[in-house]
Amino acid sequence: MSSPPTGRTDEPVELDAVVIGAGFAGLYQLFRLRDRLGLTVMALEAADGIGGTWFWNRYPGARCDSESHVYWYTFSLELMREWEWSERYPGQAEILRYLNFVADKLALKRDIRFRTRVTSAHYDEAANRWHVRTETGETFIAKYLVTAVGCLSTANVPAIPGLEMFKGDWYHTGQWPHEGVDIAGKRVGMIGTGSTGIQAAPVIAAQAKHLTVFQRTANYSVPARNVPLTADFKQYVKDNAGEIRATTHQTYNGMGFRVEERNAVDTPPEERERIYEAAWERGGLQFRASFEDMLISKQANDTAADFIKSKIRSIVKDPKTAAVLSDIDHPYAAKRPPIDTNYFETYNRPNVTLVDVKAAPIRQISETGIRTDEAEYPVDIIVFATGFDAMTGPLLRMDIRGRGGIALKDVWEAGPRNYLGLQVAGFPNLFTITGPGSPSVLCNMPVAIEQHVDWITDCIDHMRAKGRERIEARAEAVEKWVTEVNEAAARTLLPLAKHSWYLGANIPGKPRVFMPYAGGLVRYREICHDVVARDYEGFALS
Ligand code: N01
Repeated sequence: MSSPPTGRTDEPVELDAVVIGAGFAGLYQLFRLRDRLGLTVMALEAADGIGGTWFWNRYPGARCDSESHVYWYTFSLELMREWEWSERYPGQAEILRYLNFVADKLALKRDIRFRTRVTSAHYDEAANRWHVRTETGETFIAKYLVTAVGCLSTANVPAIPGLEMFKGDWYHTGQWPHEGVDIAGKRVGMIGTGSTGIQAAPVIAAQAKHLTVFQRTANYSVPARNVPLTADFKQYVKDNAGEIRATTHQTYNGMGFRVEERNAVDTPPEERERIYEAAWERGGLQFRASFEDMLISKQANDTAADFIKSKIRSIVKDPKTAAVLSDIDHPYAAKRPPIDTNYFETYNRPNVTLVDVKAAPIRQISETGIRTDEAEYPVDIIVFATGFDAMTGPLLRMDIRGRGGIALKDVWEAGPRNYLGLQVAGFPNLFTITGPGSPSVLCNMPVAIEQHVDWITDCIDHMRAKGRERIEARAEAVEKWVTEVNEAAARTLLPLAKHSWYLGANIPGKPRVFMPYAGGLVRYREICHDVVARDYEGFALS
């Protein structure tokens, strides 16, 4: 195996494979293609460091909602035993240290081109090669193209009139300055109460002179109950690395806990209350695993929703604020459920105000503040915790063209259409790690990523062994899979959250299509396995 050149050049660089992105997915894909298959590979990364999500999202309070002992690579028990997490939920800086530890250990950085944003990728049908061009004017030519661009990496800054006039500073949480933002003594206005806003609000409130939170859709949240890990627990993780990995492969969404095999609707009310109370005390995303009918029966879900709403009302002292926070319009966990550290308690601070922008929408940003239909709120800093153009956004911001010059944005005009979330018909040898149509964002991401990377690696290995040059999803397999993705979502309460980014509803003009595959990672893993067992059913290999 010869290593590709890493210095900049005007000459096109020829490789076996290009990987776009160097976050969790890109790093592992680079490793597998280079070190297992012996391909010449380069990962192209827009940032000047590895980490993807964890490179960019440095907002106050940024922390993972998955527990640390399941939020990492599991392909190597040796790596699992060597790294030690310090807290129940890893913070942004610690995750970045972890990824650097892995990248250094596996000597990955020498094959990553940093500060290299991909602008286009065009398929040359005659040569069976992808031509990948970058903002810096370089061209990379490769037989295989793998996107590892993340699902939540295209920041959504809403087009609120007047932002350009604002005399203060503004930031999107997903593009937070590396040097941090000096919030002390400042009046901060934060728009958005998704997982990010809910993590950031308590930390910002503790530093700012005043925090005004602009809430459009009220949200559930359950305490995270973050704690430093004990020496005993750290030892437990080392001793049980194999079992931990096995569990994440057997659970619905790649977490370390199983959904309880009992129904909320069949459980007597006092018993149910006791179960919810215990789950609230334990904290974390595990709350949604309290009953197995929680995401499929509205009646069951109402019991969880009512429990959390009553908790909100008991925590928040001002009844008006409590009413706005608990006026939630969707089933629990139909949007990605946040977990928090003192989020609702934050509204009891004298320096925090909640503004209901559902009742009085934001109209304008002025030179000095945020104006709603009812009032103007003076602020020095605006924090946009307004989320992302999820799943399709990171792919469609590149000009990707397949066979005959057909553009991905045209193929996906009415929503993403692909097979298994992995391949698009008309785009041979292009693989999309955790693409729309795969379980991805409904899961503990590293587990979903490893499953995809392993599948792609095995697939390329198979092609080489059989002397095949091209793999492409068949149109009829795409049709069937799109139906399967829709039906899997329809079997759950997930589509009932009308403002969810799972549906693309947060981006004006984006097609309303439920994007991730909601059938669960276990089922999905089986499907991918069966497809291979049936000689890559649904794919054309030539
Ligand atoms: O983004 P969101 P996020 N005017 O889209 C509001 C992952 N994550 O960054 O609901 C006013 O969920 C919007 O209101 P509405 C996780 O998967 C993981 O918080 O559209 N408000 C909503 O309140 C998560 O789900 C972790 O009515 C506007 C908020 O902004 C995903 O990232 C931590 C508005 C956006 O919420 C995205 O979360 C954090 C407007 N014009 C995030 N536009 C960890 O595990 C939008 N909003 C660490």
